[in-house]
Amino acid sequence: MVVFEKPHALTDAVLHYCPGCTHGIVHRLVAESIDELGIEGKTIGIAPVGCSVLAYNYFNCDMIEAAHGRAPAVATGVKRALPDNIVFAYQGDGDLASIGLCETVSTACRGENVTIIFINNAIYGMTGGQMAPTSLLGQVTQTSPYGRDPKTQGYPIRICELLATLDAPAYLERVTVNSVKNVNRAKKAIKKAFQNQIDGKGFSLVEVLSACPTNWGMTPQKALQWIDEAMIPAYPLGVFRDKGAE
Ligand SMILES: Cc1ncc(C[n+]2csc(CCOP(=O)(O)OP(=O)(O)O)c2C)c(N)n1
Ligand code: SF4
Repeated sequence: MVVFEKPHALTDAVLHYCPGCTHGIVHRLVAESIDELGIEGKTIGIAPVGCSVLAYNYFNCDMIEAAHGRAPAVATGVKRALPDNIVFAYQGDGDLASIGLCETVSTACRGENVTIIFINNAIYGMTGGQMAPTSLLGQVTQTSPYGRDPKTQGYPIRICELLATLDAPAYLERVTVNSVKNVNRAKKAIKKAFQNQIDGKGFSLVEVLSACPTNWGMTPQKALQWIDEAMIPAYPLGVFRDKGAE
């Protein structure tokens, strides 16, 4: 009897992520959602620049690689040209909240009917651990060696709260994947963000608080704890917009 298997929407490629990185968990949740909704044949994913740049090797659907931060703009074009397809962008915080912030806000305020999976690991992972707009106050990174100081480096950007000031977004939720319970909640949110698009509800974004043990300088286990101890207090979990429930 099969009790556990790989979702069909994931290819057989071996993920290149570091041990303890939670990108892999989120890939799986996206793939499970695609399987369960029966949309693999008509889903188009947009890969970002960042550690998940190779997402096009991992998902079994059509994939397009966007320039850094431009995934929501590419998703907009694809969805408008092919409205019967299901379009998602998968982006890190350097990609979505820094270089691509304009595309993120513009796509959200137009209420484009796309699904955005936003991986917030509070750091630039791929390039070696520079400060991200989402890095926490006091967080030591390669470019904030004495800890992020708001006087010179500003305050963390809370993307869900920021986008919740706009009228158009249909669904905004922040989740994490640092425990079985939280993985199950994240799965529900990600599947809902795809279902919303199928139902034509409009812009849906799920922010996932994610671990980068390598650049945080922590063991995988400590990194999961740090999400509870440091990230969730700064980035509260929850639903920030759900037009379906209003
Ligand atoms: C136009 C451009 N500017 C800068 C870079 C360098 N760069 C590559 S990935 C990255 C940040 C990645 O961080 P994030 O989006 O948080 O993803 P993570 O690697 O943490 O998953 C940067 C700045 C680039 N590739 N292209
Ligand atoms: S550097 Fe960080 S985000 Fe990138 S694969 Fe490694 S743990 Fe994951």
